[in-house]
Amino acid sequence: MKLYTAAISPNCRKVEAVLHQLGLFDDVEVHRLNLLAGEHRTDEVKTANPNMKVPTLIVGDMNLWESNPTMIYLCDRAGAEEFCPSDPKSRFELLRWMFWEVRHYNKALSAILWETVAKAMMDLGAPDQNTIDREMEEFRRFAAVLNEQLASSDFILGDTLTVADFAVGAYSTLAMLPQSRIPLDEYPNVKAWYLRLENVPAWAATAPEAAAEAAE
Ligand SMILES: N[C@@H](CCC(=O)N[C@@H](CS)C(=O)NCC(=O)O)C(=O)O
Repeated sequence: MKLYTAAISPNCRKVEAVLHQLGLFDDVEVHRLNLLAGEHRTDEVKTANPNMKVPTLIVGDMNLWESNPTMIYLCDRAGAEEFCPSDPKSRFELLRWMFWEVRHYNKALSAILWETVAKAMMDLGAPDQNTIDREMEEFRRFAAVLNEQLASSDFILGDTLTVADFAVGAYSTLAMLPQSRIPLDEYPNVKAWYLRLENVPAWAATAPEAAAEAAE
């Protein structure tokens, strides 16, 4: 397997964490690209992914792009039934939360984090307060839903960790930074769940600091 990936990318972390969870990470040829330097805008990456985005994973003759279906494919291929259940009811719930995070929860979170964290990291000027205010309303709406879902269970689908936790949690590392302005303390079940996730070995192995150390 060959993985085009990037540091501090929540979508890349999803796929890398699943590879760790499945014990497959050592089988992967990792190409960690510097997105700021445009290292993903090459013919090599374009051949594997016409969007020229990461994560992109090559498995045999398959080019896998889009993090969520990539994660599910890897789990199904490995027969990881508990982590990625395939019975219709559980699969529906899994997919529901994975579509939900892309369209609602992490959409709002990533828009705020772009303003409060990413712009400063990349020296792109001041945060746009109008964007933050608009997206914060969305974030609060969906964080309340997640908080309720986690009121009586350790993980999103119940008391067992699933791939949905990695998908929904992807942007939360950055949300934990004080400069993110994300009011996680107001959603205590969400905060407790994310702290639990940080103790999952496969998730911890892909923390930005851990990934940087492994690359040295
Ligand atoms: N929906 C895609 C998003 C992929 C994506 O936007 N990746 C970012 C890094 S997190 C990227 O490649 N950015 C560089 C660019 O768009 O040129 C997924 O889930 O894989």
